Amino acid sequence: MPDLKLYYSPNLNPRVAVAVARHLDSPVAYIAASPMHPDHRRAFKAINPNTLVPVLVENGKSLWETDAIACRLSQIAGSDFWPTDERMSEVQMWVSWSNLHLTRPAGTFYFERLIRPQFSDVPEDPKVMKNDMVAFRNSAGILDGLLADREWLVADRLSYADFRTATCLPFAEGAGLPLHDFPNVARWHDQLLAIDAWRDPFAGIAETSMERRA
Ligand SMILES: N[C@@H](CCC(=O)N[C@@H](CS)C(=O)NCC(=O)O)C(=O)O
Repeated sequence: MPDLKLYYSPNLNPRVAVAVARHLDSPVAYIAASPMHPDHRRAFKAINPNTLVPVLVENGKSLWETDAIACRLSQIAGSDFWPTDERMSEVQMWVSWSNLHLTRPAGTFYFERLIRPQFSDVPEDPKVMKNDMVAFRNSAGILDGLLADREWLVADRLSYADFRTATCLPFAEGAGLPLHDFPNVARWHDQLLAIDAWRDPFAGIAETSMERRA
């Protein structure tokens, strides 16, 4: 059995990694971390030179990037959550597309409305917000159209494509993302929320976590 540690925070990307680990019942130790904290930044660089979470440390070797971690956890679980058959390229398509075209513009709203106010009172730049809302609406519209006749994104079975593409949705309300304009996306979001590991990935892991220390 490998020695597996998953460093995480409650934020956008690590939330996905923890949801995957919970969904697959991965044998990881969950370690809450604050990599950007000035007191921890230097120490965390040894784990991830980008000083970001999530990081999966397996037998002392670091793997960073949410998608790489999801791929490895699926492999360890012997699961087809990240399939390796003919569905694999389609899953990869959604991973690439959503990261660039959906989560990136949505991430502006997540950051400006939910994260930045925690440490700064610099106001949003209306031009950036406007452009990224156009980009988000465009991508959400494409997703909505494709979800009209399918339950899940790939081969009509839940896969990592669904988790990854939905990265921003649990934060949509707080970030002011107009999900109600995209009824098929809203329906698919509700389906995902019926999955415990997705709805509340952090439930019950606080007591097994080490202190948020790095
Ligand atoms: N490309 C990376 C991005 C990782 C990233 O941006 N992590 C942010 C959270 S979304 C982070 O570590 N922020 C500091 C923190 O959460 O404490 C991935 O997909 O994993």
